[in-house]
Amino acid sequence: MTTTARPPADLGTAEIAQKKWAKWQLYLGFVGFFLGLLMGLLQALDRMGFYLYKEAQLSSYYQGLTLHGVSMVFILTFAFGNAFLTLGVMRSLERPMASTMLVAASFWSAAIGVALAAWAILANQATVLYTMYSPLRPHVAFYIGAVLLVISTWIVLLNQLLTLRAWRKDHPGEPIPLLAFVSVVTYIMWFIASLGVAIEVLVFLIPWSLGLVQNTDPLLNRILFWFTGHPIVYFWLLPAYVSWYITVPKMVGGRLYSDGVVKGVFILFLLFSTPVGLHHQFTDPGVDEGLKLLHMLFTFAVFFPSLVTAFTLMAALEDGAKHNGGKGLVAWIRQLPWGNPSVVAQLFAMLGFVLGGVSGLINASATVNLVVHNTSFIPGHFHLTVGTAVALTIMGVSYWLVPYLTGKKLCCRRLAVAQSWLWFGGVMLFSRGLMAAGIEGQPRRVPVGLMTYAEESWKLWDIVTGIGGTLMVTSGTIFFIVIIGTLLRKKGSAGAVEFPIADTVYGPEQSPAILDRLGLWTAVSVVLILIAYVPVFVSHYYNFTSPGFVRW
Ligand code: HAS
Repeated sequence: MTTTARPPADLGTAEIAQKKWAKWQLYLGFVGFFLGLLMGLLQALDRMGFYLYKEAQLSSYYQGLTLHGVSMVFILTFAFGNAFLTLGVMRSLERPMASTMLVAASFWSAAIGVALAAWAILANQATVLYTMYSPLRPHVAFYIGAVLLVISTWIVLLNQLLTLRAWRKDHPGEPIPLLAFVSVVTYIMWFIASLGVAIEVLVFLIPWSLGLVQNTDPLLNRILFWFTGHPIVYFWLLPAYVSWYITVPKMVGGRLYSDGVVKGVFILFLLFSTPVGLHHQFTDPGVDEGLKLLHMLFTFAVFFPSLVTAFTLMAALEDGAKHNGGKGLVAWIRQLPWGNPSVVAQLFAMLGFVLGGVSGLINASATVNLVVHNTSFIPGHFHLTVGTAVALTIMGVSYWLVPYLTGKKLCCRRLAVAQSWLWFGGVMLFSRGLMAAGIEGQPRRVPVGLMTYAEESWKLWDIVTGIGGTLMVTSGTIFFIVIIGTLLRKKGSAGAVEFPIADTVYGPEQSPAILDRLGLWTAVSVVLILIAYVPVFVSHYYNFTSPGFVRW
C-alpha cells in the first residue's frame, strides 16, 4: 500500500482496477435493491388483502420485512455510497485512490457481510427487522454480516484520508476540491456515528448471541442503536446530496452558488447528525425527559442544513433553466431537461424530499411525536426520504454511472424517464396511504392481511398504499430492465461519459480557509456528542438481566 502520489504513467492502471472494484460494489447494491423490491411487492399485496408469504416460501411477514429493510437500507445504500464517493474522490483530486488493495478490500468486506446476513435471514435465523432490537436474538452470522458491512465503509474512509493526505502533500495550501471535501466529510460523520452500533454489536450482542454471556440490557442496546440509527439516515442521504449539489447543476446547465456554503452545510451535518438519537426514543421509559428535549433541539439544528440545501439547489436549477431560455417566477421549471432520465429521477427525488423533510419535522416535535410514533405514519415518512430522496437518486445516478463505468450507452432513455414518473406517482400514493392510516392509529410493522382489529377507516388507505407500492415495484422493475439492457450493449457504445462536476459562482478561493480544517470540525462534533450522550450513559440504570428470545 502506498500513500504517495502516483506518477501519471501509473494513473491509468490503478484507476482502471479501482473503477472495476467500484463497479462491483455498485452491482452489490443492485442485488440488495432487487431483493428489497421482491419483498416490497409482498408487502404491497398484503395491504390489499393478499397475504402471500407462505407461497413465497417465507415463514412470516416479519422474515420478509427483515429482508426488505436490511436489503434497502444497509446493502443498497452502503454499497452505493462506497462506490460513488470513492469515485468522487478520485475524480475530484484527479488521482487514483491511495490503495487499490483497500478499494478491493472494501468490496470483499461488504460482499461477505451481505452473504452472511442474507444467509441468516433467508434461513429464518434472524427475523429481527433492520433495527435488530434485543432481546430478539438472531444467529451470530447476522451480526457478523452487519459488522463486515460497516467495516467496508471504514475501509473507504481510510482510503479517502490516505488519498487526501497524498494530495495535500502535492498541493500545499490549496483548498480541498469540493467533491472530495463532501465525500470525505460524509464518511467522517458516518465513522463517528457508527461507533454506537459497533459497541452494541461487538461488546454486547455477539458475546450474547454466542452464549458467552447469558443476559443483555435491551434499553442500553436501543440507546446505542439509535446513537448510530439517526445519523445513519444522513449517511444514506449525503451521497444523494453530493449528487444534487455537484452533478445535477452541471447536468441542467447551471452553476452552484457557493463552494463555501456547501462545505458549511456538510460541516453542519458532521456536527449535528449524531447527538440526536433520543428523538427515536421519546416514548421510551427509563430515559431522562430533559435529555430527550436536548436531543430534540439538536434535531432542529440538523434540519437547518437541509433547508439551506433546498434554497441553494433551487437557485442552481433556476440558473440552469434560465441559461437555457427559461423565464418567469416558476415557468423556468419547464426548461429543465425533462428528457434526461438522470435529471428527472433526481428532480423527483428532491420533490419527494420536501414532503419527507416536513414529515421529519412532525416526528421531531416531542409532543406531536406521541401521535405518530410506532404508527404507519413513520414508514410513510421514510419512504419519502430514504425510499425516494435516496433510492430515486441512486437510480438517477446509475443512469450515468453505469455507462461511465462500463463504457456502454444507456439503453431505453424514454423508458428510464417514465420509470421516475412512475416511482414518484407510486410513492405519493404509498406514503399518503401510510400517513393517513397512521394518523388514524394504524400501527406500523404489522401484517395488515392478518390483522383482527383493523379499523374501518384504515381500509381505503391500505388499498391506496397497496396500489402505490405496486407502482413503485413496477418502476423498480423497469429500472432493472434499463440497466440490464445497458449491460447487454456493446462496449464503447457510450463514448466518453464524464463524471459531471458543476462550476461555482463563488469558488473555493472565496471560501474561508477554516472550513477545510477537518480535524477541528471532527473535534467539535465529538464535543457535541459528549454533551448529548455522557449524561445518558451516566444516568442509565444498567440492567443486564434479559435472556435472548427467538420468536419466529
Ligand atoms: Fe427521519 C424516523 C426526524 C430526515 C429516515 N426517519 C425515521 C425513520 C427512518 C427515517 C428510516 O425526530 C424510522 C426509523 C425506525 O425504523 O424507527 N428525519 C427527521 C428529521 C429529518 C429527517 C427532522 N429521516 C430523514 C432522512 C431519512 C430519514 C433524510 C433517510 C434518508 N425521523 C425523524 C424522527 C423520527 C424519524 C424524529 C422518529 C420517529 C418515531 O417516532 O419513531 C430532517 O433531516 C429532514 C430535513 C429535510 C428538509 C427537506 C429539504 C428539501 C430538499 C429538497 C429541495 C427540493 C427542491 C425541489 C430544490 C428540510 C433539500 C426542486 C424540484 C423541482 C422540480 C424544481
